[in-house]
Amino acid sequence: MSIASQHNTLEILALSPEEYRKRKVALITGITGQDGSYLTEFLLDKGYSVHGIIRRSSSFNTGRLEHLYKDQHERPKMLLHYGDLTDSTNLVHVISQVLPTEIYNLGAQSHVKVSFDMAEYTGDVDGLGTLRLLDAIRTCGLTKHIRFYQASTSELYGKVVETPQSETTPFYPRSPYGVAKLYAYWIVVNYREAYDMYACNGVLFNHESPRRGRTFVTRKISRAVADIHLNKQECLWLGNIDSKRDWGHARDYIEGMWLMLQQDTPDDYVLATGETHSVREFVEKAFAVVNITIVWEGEGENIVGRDAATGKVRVHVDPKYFRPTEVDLLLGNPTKAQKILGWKRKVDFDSLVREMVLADIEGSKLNHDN
Ligand code: NDP
Ligand code: GDR
Repeated sequence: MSIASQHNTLEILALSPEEYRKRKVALITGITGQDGSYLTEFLLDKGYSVHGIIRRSSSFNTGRLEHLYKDQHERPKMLLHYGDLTDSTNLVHVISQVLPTEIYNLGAQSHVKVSFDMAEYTGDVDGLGTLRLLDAIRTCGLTKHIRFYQASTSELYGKVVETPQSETTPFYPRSPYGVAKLYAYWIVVNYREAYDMYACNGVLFNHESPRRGRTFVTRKISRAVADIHLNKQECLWLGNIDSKRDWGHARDYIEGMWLMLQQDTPDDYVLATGETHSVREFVEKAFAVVNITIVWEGEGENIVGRDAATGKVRVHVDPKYFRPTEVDLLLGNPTKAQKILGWKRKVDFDSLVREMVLADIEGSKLNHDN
């Protein structure tokens, strides 16, 4: 650190928490993910300087930020720092350099099925990683200065205890991912109470977009529909098509995250649409966008893949995609967020499916690899 920036740091640290916060500096873990990219755009538009922690990777992992990253020289409002939620020293170092006013902890091994294969790692990153970040704030002496958002999840509800699920519904996670996020949820509550930190859990139900990772079911479906429509793929293989999810658009949910950090007091909020749809319904709606009729596995028609005469496509079920324990039904109640934050989702289910399919058709024509 140069002497000039050391002076700058000392001046900033001498500010009262109220004056400090007026600087509007955000630090995002998981900035390269779906939500991180939308949140970065949102915060830049609001006049924030945005810093992100990225993992070193042997191939590029900044594809979703490319349009912002390109202007790095003219618009140095977004800066990326190497780091990892498993590395406490690095977290302390980045926080002490950036001196953020808000931290959004979106970084996670976020795939539920993968968490059964990598249970310990998922616990380390998603559970203990949250503790490391909170403790890094304490180590830097910034508990009264930084507001903290934790990406909690509807996976905490797991096995159905009641519907719709709200802030008061008991948790019963059904995967190593859900259990790791349960630890993270409670450590956020504990640090809020123990150290009087402004820390919030956003209990977000599934949210999707054309930037959704390819191995999540909605994007797997929308990409398959696009490629089948363009005659690049023959059929689609899925796991449990009967599970139901409360699916919204990621862009709507980003705004809710920010709103949680702008209140007088910290609290936990559910963000959801209040509607639920099965994977089967998502598939049917997605193929309907391109007028393809589908035949489900087990239905009597003599089709393998795409039928040349009728254009019908068979959708298969492969048990290899099943999870050892499944979350059958998610349906959220966003009333608290609507009343207190004034949050409301804007994009409905049909528009979400349509946007994803049309975006993947355009992407597939250009052979985009995302
Ligand atoms: P993604 O999987 O798209 O992004 C996850 C991000 O975390 C990526 O930037 C990834 O980096 C980063 N990451 C992974 N491991 C580490 C690590 N060890 N240290 C630092 N960063 C790491 O997730 P989403 O954007 O969809 O979700 C954002 C957060 O919200 C996640 O915590 C997720 O669990 C949670 N969530 C998501 C919901 C959804 O429906 N999307 C619903 C509820 C909660 P890299 O690019 O290098 O892999
Ligand atoms: P989820 O999302 O587990 O809800 O977690 P995902 O899209 O992976 O699964 C949704 C449902 O679809 C079923 N399914 C399949 N899933 C995948 N990935 N691939 C398939 O081929 C397939 N076939 C059927 C699943 O069994 C499941 O029931 C997401 C993640 O973003 C988490 O990080 C987040 O916390 C929760 O949403 C809320």
